[in-house]
Amino acid sequence: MIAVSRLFSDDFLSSDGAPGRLRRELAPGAVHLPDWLTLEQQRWIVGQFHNWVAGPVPIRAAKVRGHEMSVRTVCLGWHWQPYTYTREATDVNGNRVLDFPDWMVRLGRKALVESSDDSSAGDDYTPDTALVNYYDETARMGMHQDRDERSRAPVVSLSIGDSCVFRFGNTENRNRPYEDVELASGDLFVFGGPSRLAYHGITRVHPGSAPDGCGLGAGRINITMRVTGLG
Ligand code: MD3
Ligand code: FE
Repeated sequence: MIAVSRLFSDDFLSSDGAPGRLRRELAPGAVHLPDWLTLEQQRWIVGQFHNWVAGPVPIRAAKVRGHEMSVRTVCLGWHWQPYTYTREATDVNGNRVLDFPDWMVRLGRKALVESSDDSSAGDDYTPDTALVNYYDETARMGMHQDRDERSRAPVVSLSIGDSCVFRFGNTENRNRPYEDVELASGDLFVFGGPSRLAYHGITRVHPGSAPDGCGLGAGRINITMRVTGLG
């Protein structure tokens, strides 16, 4: 078993990705870094995911205006339910959610540094919640904004497993203009600045597209770290 400090140390960083999968700023503050996590890091995170889904608050489909989402979500640090964050999962079993792990704070800071090439970009960043989404091959996420957080600090997104089509929209409404981007296993996306309030969604998952060795047999995991701005 590798030590977590070494797993996420600089010498485990992967390269810039294959041609056609290049680092790109889609819009001010929206930076895509393909293949940011190594397969070993992905497998280790999937191992953590297996612990998270079992509880104290099991993974569940959140209900939005009476309808269950097709995506299932388990939270760390703070529990999200539309349209609020609480320490206890009052819509599930009333249990307190797991603590936000220190390694994920460090990984979030590293993501800000490496998406900006500013070595101090992560210094003031302390994410305190993560929404961990699981998509089976039929799951989707409709166009929405993330505005339940009081803070407008960046969101850090990590994808593992099957690739998907991510729709990145504008800040005005859920319609065009938007851009469709393929998100694959190991990809990092950071959404800060003016992109923090952009509409976005997942229009489809590509079954069977996960790379061998990522640790996930089927479906897709997405982790989004955020700063709630709550005490
Ligand atoms: C842009 N998750 O959990 S990650 C969500 O793949 C969510 O599970 C999607 O949208 C997923 O709310 C998309 C990319 C993402 C996440 C948060 C954002 C893009 C964002 C917040 C602001 C702007
Ligand atoms: Fe979102």
